[in-house]
Amino acid sequence: MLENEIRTHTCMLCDANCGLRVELSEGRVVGVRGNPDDTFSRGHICPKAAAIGDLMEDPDRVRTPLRRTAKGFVEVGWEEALNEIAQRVADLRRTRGADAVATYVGNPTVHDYGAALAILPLRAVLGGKNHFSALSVDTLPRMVASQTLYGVGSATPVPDIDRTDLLVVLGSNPMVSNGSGMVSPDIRNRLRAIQERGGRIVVLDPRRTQTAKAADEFHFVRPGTDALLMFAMIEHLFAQGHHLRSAAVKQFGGAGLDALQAAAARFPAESVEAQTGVAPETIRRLADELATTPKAIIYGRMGTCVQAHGVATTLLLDLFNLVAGNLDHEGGIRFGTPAADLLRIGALVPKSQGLGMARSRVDGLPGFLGEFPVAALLPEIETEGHGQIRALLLHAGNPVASNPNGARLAKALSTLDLVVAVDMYINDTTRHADFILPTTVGFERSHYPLLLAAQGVRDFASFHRPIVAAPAGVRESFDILLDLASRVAARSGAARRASAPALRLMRKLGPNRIVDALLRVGPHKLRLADVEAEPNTLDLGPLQARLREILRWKHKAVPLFPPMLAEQLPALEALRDSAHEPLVLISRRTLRSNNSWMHNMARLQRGKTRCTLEMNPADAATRGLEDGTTVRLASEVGDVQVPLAVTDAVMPGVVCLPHGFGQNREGVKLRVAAAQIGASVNDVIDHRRTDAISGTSALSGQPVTVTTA
Ligand SMILES: Nc1nc2c(c(=O)[nH]1)N[C@H]1C(S)=C(S)[C@@H](COP(=O)(O)OP(=O)(O)OC[C@H]3O[C@@H](n4cnc5c(=O)[nH]c(N)nc54)[C@H](O)[C@@H]3O)O[C@H]1N2
Ligand SMILES: Nc1nc2c(c(=O)[nH]1)N[C@H]1C(S)=C(S)[C@@H](COP(=O)(O)OP(=O)(O)OC[C@H]3O[C@@H](n4cnc5c(=O)[nH]c(N)nc54)[C@H](O)[C@@H]3O)O[C@H]1N2
Ligand code: SF4
Ligand SMILES: [Mo]
Repeated sequence: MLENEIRTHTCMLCDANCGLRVELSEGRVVGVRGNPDDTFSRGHICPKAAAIGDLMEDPDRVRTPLRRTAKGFVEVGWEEALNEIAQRVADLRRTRGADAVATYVGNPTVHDYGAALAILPLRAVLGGKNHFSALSVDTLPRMVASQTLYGVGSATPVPDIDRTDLLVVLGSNPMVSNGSGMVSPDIRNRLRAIQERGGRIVVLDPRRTQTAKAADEFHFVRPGTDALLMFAMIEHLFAQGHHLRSAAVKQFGGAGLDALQAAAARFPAESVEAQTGVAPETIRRLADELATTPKAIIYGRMGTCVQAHGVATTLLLDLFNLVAGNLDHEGGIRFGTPAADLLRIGALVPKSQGLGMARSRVDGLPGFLGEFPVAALLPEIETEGHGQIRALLLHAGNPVASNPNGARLAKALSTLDLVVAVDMYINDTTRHADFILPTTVGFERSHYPLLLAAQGVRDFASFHRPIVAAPAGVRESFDILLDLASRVAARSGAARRASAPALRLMRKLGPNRIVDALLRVGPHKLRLADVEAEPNTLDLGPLQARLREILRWKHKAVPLFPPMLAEQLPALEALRDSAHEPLVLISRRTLRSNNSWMHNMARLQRGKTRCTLEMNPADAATRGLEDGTTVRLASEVGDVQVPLAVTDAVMPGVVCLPHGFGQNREGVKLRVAAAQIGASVNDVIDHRRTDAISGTSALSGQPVTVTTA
């Protein structure tokens, strides 16, 4: 008998980039384990990685291009599909204008560097303003804050958790998400190491999460009130004179220190207690500890982004770290120096791509980096007039499940002239597609962490080529997107046709030569071959001081009280002085799911449903609701029925439902997922609730009611 072959690769499912050892037998995956020799992830994996083989072999996977007909989806050849799509796109651009053709790019694109590289030229050929991505249900406020403070949207600070002695986590659950805004594989041991060297972890969250349970200290904070909390913490820094001792203020601080102090003075700890639910003594003590512990961080992620004050909160988090002396500091928050330097590339973005330089037609939501927030997608489809969206091209996106007001979005999709999805499943969104174009997944494609390496808690690089052959009918996304761009260009006017040689060249080069070129000019002067030569993840060292360099590119100094923050003061004061909603909704992630699309893996979905609505016992008692019963969760925009889980893990006044469930709408072909009990939390979230500055969807804090079903 032949011995099974063991190959290394990197997991492409979430941000952690865990190194894998994949066992192959006759070209098929028979085992996936953590790679103990991987210098970064040290053998760690989560249950999802074991399912990558199942994912590639999923009987429900789309393996050949499909066309939707009155009788359902039927197979179609690539030539026929791409030509017809290109012709219909070109016709729509001609008759209805470029804005009629929209794109939506979903999260897995982040983990496919080829696709990420090809999206931009496709969008350039399409022209138009209606481009969307999952960024605006995720980390957009982080990028807007970085653009504002450091002049570079991709310069997102990373918590130096391997060297810190105090980590305060606000609105993130890395024990389940495996870390976000920081590539931190083996997070459990990285967090434990903080405690083992005598340091502490503090969590503030509306829910006592798995991370909270592993922490040394935990406090509830009411959803959407983090900006008040951060202002109060900053107020205390000033009151204690920490600003006078902060090296970061002297080194990096620009104008606005007095204005920041004056603004913070309006939010002393006592004044925000009623709204935030955090005791004034706690606020002051945490601020002191963060300022006096030499290596300390306050870090925020999803919970601080997808809420009504996402940008304000993110700005205040960084400003707190700056005034407390923890910015660009060992064991504080620092910037990555990735081998393909996404930060340097981000500094090349022209002013015209800045926040609000374009506005969406219907609601006037601000554009950023050539995209509008997804909150604009629904109105732009529904509202007639010049520039109305008539076609949507999706890459790796499931907006019906992941965007607010999903059920209504599904209806809107069914009114479009053309929907095309580069995807692997017939799910909530792609069931509306006229064409589904199947792409490589898992180990069928190569992996380079082009977008994520900038967020490593150490600088790192890894490159692996495909180790499993793709089914004959699927193609690489890089190729699909560029091929489509070429065909649209060929059918359009002279200006578009002129882009044909550049598109041809890019396709000919392929993604690897582009990455190789970026590596050669990057700060580590590597070649792709150097990265490939290290199968266990190339370690490029701990995070370095980099802010001085970044500030040379655009801003000379960090503005300490940006105008966009000043403009939010009246709204934040109104929030501080208002009574809070009786019941608001937040969401959560589960270890065995990945947003909306790993629910079809039987090995991950065994056992009872994880799609339960968590409610505090006090709230259940006042409503006469019992644990385990089915309840109706409703808002102004929709309602769902889900099982209730009564638990003191959520704070009073808050209910929590995981996102990504409810894949049982008509036409979905996901046999395992559709059989599960559950519903989509986004069917009750109003798309009009957005972050005041960036238009990011305020997924957290939706007012709801819960009654017996
Ligand atoms: N209420 C609520 N909503 C949320 C969130 C939340 O916490 N609460 N989280 C938000 C966040 S952080 C995100 S990132 C978004 C995600 O939002 P989206 O990116 O819109 O959705 P996903 O669930 O990631 O769906 C990914 C799609 O890509 C397909 N796919 C999977 N792998 C590949 C691949 O390799 N190539 C291609 N071409 N397709 C692939 C899947 O079949 C699926 O259709 O959801 C957001 N929505
Ligand atoms: N297992 C698993 N891992 C994943 C994913 C997955 O779906 N499943 N998705 C991946 C993706 S795309 C991303 S972006 C990352 C996200 O990774 P994280 O940023 O860690 O996101 P969450 O796990 O959603 O944690 C957000 C936390 O914010 C809290 N929260 C909600 N609203 C508020 C608020 O207003 N204020 C505060 N302070 N807290 C609030 C929630 O209770 C929750 O604990 O995870 C990635 N990893
Ligand atoms: S933590 Fe993320 S990268 Fe690591 S094995 Fe799990 S899904 Fe893959
Ligand atoms: Mo995300």
